[in-house]
Amino acid sequence: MRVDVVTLFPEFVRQCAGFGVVGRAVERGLLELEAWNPRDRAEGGYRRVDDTACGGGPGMVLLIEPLRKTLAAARQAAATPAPVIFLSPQGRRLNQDKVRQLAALPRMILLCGRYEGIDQRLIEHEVDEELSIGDYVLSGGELAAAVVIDAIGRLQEGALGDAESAAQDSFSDGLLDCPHYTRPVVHEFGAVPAVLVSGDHAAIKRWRRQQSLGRTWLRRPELLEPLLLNADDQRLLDEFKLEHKGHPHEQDH
Ligand code: 9WO
Repeated sequence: MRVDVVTLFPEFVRQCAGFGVVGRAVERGLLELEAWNPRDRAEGGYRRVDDTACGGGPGMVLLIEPLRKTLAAARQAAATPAPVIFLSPQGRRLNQDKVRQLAALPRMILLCGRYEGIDQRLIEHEVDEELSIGDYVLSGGELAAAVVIDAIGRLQEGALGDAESAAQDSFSDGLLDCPHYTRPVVHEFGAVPAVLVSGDHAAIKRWRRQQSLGRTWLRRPELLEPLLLNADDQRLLDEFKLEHKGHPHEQDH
């Protein structure tokens, strides 16, 4: 897929996509990233991209025209239509379902704000969707855009070494991940759960499923509510609950 990012800090976005799984997706041509700086389309010797807020108060607001011209240029850089997604705390909250939907698009344009924000008229006329990565304020949309790029980049077909590893992650079925262990099997901090070194693959699979269900129940019970557990899952969770009796919704570490 192709992602265009409109940002006053294009280097930041390029650097973010240069490492690890997403870096490899870019190298393999699975993810095409281009950053566009609205300053390149700003007027005058000062290349102004902002002005003071109408109504007064401290801080600056990004001007309509440099952003509008930059969005037009980004749109025209490829034939496929692209939704414009503005990263802001006022947006709908991103989750793994939304990540999967976005990852399946051929293209998208991510719009990053800075300062106090973007002129509302630009948002109303040019933005298709406002997306938040969580309830906190950043100094700009770039880190949020990097989060979106990372989450969708790793889902591009062929981005992950093992095709299975994306399917087995946290949230792939709406549950939290199970705990993971590696050598040494016995350590000052404790021993690896015996089942994981038993060689009994069916028992290991059951244990991991039970841990996923149990951890979701303990830590994020609201994630379980919309899920319809089958009889096997329900039995695993009931057994987990019995083992945790008297400690409802207590962190298990
Ligand atoms: C700045 C500010 C200053 C004083 C009082 C209130 C204020 N709000 C903001 C503000 O929201 N600035 C934004 C910075 C303008 C748009 C880009 N910025 C941003 C995006 N911060 N945080 C995000 C963001 C994006 C997606 N998900 C979470 C946070």
